[in-house]
Amino acid sequence: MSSSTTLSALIAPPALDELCINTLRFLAVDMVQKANSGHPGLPMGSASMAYALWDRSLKFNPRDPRWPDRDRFVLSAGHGCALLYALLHVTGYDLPLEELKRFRQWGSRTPGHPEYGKTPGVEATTGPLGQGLANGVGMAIAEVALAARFNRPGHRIVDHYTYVLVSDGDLEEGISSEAGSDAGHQHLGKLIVLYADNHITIEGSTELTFTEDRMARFAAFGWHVQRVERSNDVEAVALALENARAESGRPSLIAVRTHIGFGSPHKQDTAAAHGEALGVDEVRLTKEGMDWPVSPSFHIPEEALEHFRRAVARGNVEQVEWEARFKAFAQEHPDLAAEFQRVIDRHLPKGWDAGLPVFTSADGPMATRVASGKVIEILGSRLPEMMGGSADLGPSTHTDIQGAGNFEPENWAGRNMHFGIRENAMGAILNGMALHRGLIPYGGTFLVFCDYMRPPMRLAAMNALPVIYIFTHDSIGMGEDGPTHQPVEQLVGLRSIPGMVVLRPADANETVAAWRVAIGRQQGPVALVLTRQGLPVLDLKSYPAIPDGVLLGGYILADSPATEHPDIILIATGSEVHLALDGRDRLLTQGVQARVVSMPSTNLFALQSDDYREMILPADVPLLVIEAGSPVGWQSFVGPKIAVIGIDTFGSSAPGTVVMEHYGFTVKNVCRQVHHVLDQHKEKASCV
Ligand SMILES: Cc1ncc(C[n+]2csc(CCOP(=O)(O)OP(=O)(O)O)c2C)c(N)n1
Repeated sequence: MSSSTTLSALIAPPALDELCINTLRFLAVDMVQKANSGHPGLPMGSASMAYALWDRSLKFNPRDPRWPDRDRFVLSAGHGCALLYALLHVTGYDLPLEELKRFRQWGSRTPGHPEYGKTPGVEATTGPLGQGLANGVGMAIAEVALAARFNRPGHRIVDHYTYVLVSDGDLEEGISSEAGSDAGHQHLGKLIVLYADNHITIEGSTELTFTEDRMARFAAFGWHVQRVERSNDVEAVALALENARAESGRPSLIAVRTHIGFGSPHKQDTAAAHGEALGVDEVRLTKEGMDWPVSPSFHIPEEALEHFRRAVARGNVEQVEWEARFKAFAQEHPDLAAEFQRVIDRHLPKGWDAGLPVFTSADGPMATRVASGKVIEILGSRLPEMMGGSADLGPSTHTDIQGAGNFEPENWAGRNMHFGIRENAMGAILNGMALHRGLIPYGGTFLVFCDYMRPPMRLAAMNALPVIYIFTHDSIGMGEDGPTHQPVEQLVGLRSIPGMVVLRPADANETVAAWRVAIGRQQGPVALVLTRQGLPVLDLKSYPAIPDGVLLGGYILADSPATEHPDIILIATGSEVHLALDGRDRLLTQGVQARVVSMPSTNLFALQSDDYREMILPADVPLLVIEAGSPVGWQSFVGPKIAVIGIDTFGSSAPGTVVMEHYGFTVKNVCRQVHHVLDQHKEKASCV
């Protein structure tokens, strides 16, 4: 479709515009009122600018919400989701009016904040303010990266915009500066952000908290900024959007002076409109004031619906046109077209993991971060969809793909990303890239700093996004940087995120297997937790169980030497596996038969059958866990009476081996603890 002619034919006259906008407003008002819960204010104020976007320029097909070249729209101010649900319903997505009437109710497709995967047309789970904006940056990065990879002269098969609607809260959150700075630096001209500048947050006026010049701030980030003073001026918003699209070298911020609770006689421009139903009387007064039927609620005028529903035909035309373009592209570039389809479908190429390195003891000692870097080099060459980097710790996290080039404005085909020292935005950008599809995104930092990116990791897990984290410097064993840099409670924190798979490999060969898990897992994030310090390589000749064992989360690395029934089982993860092996040898000289179970992933082990877990950890054998991290969590995982050599304080500044020794990670202490456990066990047995 030639957008200008067709769009002008579709543009509603002002009265119809107003009818459509009020339809959105009152659907949102009625949804919140019926649920007696939610946020009517932002939808009422922002309906007009959202309408300007959805009616005048957004490229979408309600009948195929997954169409790869659609524009992306992210409602970063997720609390205003009644507006999004109203838009999705009226434009013809599979979201019946009944669902709007069940807003925020059990099992509905209209949850309290937008949830990706629950509602067709919702591109990202939003609610934690600021995350959606950074998701949008990730989506815009994915767009330019895929365009650089797949578009060819005469063939623009990747060519869409990313729009984000933000509120004050989104821009107050620090992540907006991290993401805004990155987007400006990367010249993401196809990222367009609409800002509902309504001067109100929960506690009242933004005069209380938020008085900097936001426009100047984003201009300083390198953004193109515009202001629209009257949000109800649809043409002015549409024009600003057009200007934003015309500006190809910079992302755009359009601040629109909206009025929270627009039209409500007693609540407009007050915090009272923000987060609770208007109330029956106020709804009536608002409707009367705007010439809207007071009942029935959920009223949708026919002309408005008819106008909105043109989106279906329009979207269909746009998609059919794209499909024709894609066909022509496929004829000229069949391999590339097949490759595009493959990455969008998240299929891995045949043989992607064949011939991954096998390390031998002659290669050691080797830090698992180094082994990971070697795996990334190989996987990166086989999987062109792998794209990622580090939060300014690349030389430490070993996250670069050799020869893949830097992702930068002059080279969007580059796959090594430099996120800068912006962990929170990095996490959310990775989510946006994964949500866009077509890429396997990964990002690295020190394990201790994963706390800075916990919110996006939680969302990645909630949305089952295939994002990979590379967390190095994984324990007090990292040494001299001291307690600020030595993670203690991070492992248990990560493991406790539902849907997150954490792997802490014990050596280079376990690291290879851990990467197999990470790439193979298409449903949810994986955190690889890696050492800074060198570790001996566990030779597959001596430890053949490693490759399959890691996939199961926990396995017998070395069984009790002379009996099938061990006296004790030493469970260890990562670098402490070597201590467990040494302990096993020493214990043998003391007449104790110890089994060593390597447990790189408690999350994966928990998924195995009861029979398997009982085989590895028979109920009648006492256990000792050895892990240089907080002992919290192991009790609930392997039993209440378990003994743990762990850390329940912070670390210390000294060489890693010295710190480890002081915290009891020595063969001597392992043996002492084992004897203690065995004595207790005997005592208990004699009492029975
Ligand atoms: C990270 C985060 N912190 C706090 C909240 C709780 N919260 C929801 S909306 C809101 C205020 C939002 O004000 P504004 O962004 O201006 O939205 P509006 O009042 O215009 O609806 C807050 C603090 C949140 N959703 N996310």
